[in-house]
Parts: sequence; structure tokens; C-alpha cells
Amino acid sequence: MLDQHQIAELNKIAKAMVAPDKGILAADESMPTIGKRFTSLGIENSEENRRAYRETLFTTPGIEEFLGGIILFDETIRQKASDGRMFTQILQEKGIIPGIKVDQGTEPLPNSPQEKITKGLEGLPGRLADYVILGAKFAKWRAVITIGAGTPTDECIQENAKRLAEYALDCQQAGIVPIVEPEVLLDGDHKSERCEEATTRILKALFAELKNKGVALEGLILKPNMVLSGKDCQVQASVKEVAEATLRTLKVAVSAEVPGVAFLSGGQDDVLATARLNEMNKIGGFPWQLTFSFSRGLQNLPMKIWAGKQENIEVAQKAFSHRAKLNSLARQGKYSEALEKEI
Ligand code: 5MM
Repeated sequence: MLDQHQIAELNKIAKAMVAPDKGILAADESMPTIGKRFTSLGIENSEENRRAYRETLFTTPGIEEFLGGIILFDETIRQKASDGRMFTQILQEKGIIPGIKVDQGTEPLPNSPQEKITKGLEGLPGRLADYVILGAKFAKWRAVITIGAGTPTDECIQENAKRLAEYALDCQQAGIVPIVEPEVLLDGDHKSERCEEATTRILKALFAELKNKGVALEGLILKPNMVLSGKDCQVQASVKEVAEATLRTLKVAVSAEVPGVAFLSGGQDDVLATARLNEMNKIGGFPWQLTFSFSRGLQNLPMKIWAGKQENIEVAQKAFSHRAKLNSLARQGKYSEALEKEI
């Protein structure tokens, strides 16, 4: 069990990650994921390109106004900017908290192999101790839940919830704030009600496991999906419907002690993701900070503009900064679509 001092330290870090006008950048794409994104834009997936791209993001002027934390990948937490400073040093100097992805991808669930369970618990305490030395103050673990015929199964929900809770406990024992990310995927033609049902199931199971294992809820951040219609569903829920369904779901499942809920974007349209976050913050009436922890929702445009070319850095940084600013406004309920043009 953690003592009160340890819990207070974790709570302080968690609150800073989701400070009132800030959110989190997910820049923890694993090799296959960054490779997929680069290849689709004709960018070579080389170590130097990954380093140069992330330098472009992290050195964006003024980005610290909108970001409380950045999630890094194992390669990135060990890399340096062109001026020789470690990326972690650059972030610390800007007051942005460095974090690290510690899951090791997924494997098929033995009794339902089309579903996935997340790997990475073996040797985790040792890896966390190394990441503390490298400067990480928080970590992230993502579980993937698929909506389909007969899925998600209870076994998939339970096993992913159990592993997320074990990871969270290991993190807190190492003095690291865990981001727990159970992602119900957007894939499918289901109505939003099915996403609400699946999201409620995984969140309830997750919080039951977290409590069961004695994880301090004041010292973690939840990173859920928004409640959305499947991407191939003919009738898409409106911005208001998404906001209401997401808040309804969070309120039945998420304890009030949790300092922050930071959404993933999950392949939504960038502008819609911002508008939906804004709508939730306009509605209000919840106990947590409600913010963003987007990867694609923040990076789609800057990555496309950068395109692997030095001469595009300044324009890419402007696009990144603009998207981050709009999401910062949305997490305060102050965004409007008219601001999209003000770049
Ligand atoms: C950066 O994307 C992360 C997934 O990485 P891998 O699949 O490469 O392990 C992902 O966990 C990300 O942090 C969240 O899903 C948020 O990303 P989106 O794009 O959904 O906002």
C-alpha cells in the first residue's frame, strides 16, 4: 500500500498533466504505427526521420501553453534534439511532463482470438525503474476492445481490466502516474448505443479491478474513447449526442477521485474531436478535468505538412500549435468552429 505522501506526490503530477487549460500529446507511436503513418505520406520510416519529426513537435514555440504532458516511445525518450539536448530535457525546460508508453502491444485472446489482450507486464517494475532515471513521471498502457458479432466478450473485458490494474499498481509503486487507456475502437457499422454499452462494461470492470488491487484513484489519469457511432454506421450521432452519451457513460463508471479524464481521438475527424470535447466542457457538471490526449487528432495535419522536409518545419509547427490551442480552448468549453480559420 502507498502512504499518504506517495499518493499526494502522484496526485500533484496527475493534476499538472491535466491543468485547467492543458492536455496531453500522445507521441508514443510504436515502430509499426509511425511506419504506417509515414508510409501513407511518402516519408521514409528511418530513425533520423522519426527523431526529426518529433523534434519538430517538441520544439514548437509556445506549445507548453497547451500541453501538460507528452507521451514518448522507448526510442524517443533516449533521443536528442539537433542541439544535443535530450528530448526529455527540452520538455522539462518548457514545463511539459515527459511520460512513456510501457505496454508492448497486443496478443490474441486465446479463447476468442479475434480479440486482443495487451502485453508488457513481465519485467515491468525493472523497466519502470529505468524510465524514472530517464525522466519519465507518468506512463501509458492501452487495451483494445472491438465491437463485433459477439464481441467484446466478458473474458476480453476482464483480462484487459486486470492487466491495466496490475500495470497501474506497478507504476504507482515506482512513483509514476499511470494513464489507463481502455480503447473501444471506432471500427464497425454499429450504432452509438453499442459503443456506450461496451464502454460502460470496460470502465466498470476497470474501476472494479483498480479498487480491488488498491490502486490510488487520485494518482491516475483515465484515457477513454468518446462514445461514438461506428465509423461505417449510416446515421452518425451529432456533436451534442456524442457529448451527452460520453458524459452519461463516464458518470456511471468513473470515480470522482480520478483527477483527469483525457480522451484519445481514435481516428475521428480532427475538427469533430475538438468540437465534441468542447461540447462536453460546455455541458459541465462532472468532478474530473476533462481534456485531450490525442495522437492523430493533434498530429494529422502537422505530419502531412512536414512531409520529411526541413523547409516545412515552421509551417508544420504553426499547424500543430493551432490545433493544440483549439483543443486547449475546447477543454475549457471556449472553442468555436470560426476559430478554425484563424491560423
Ligand atoms: C500513438 O498511438 C498510440 C498507439 O500506439 P501503438 O498502436 O503504436 O502502440 C495510442 O495508444 C495513442 O496513444 C492513443 O490511442 C491515442 O491516439 P489517437 O490517435 O487515438 O488519438
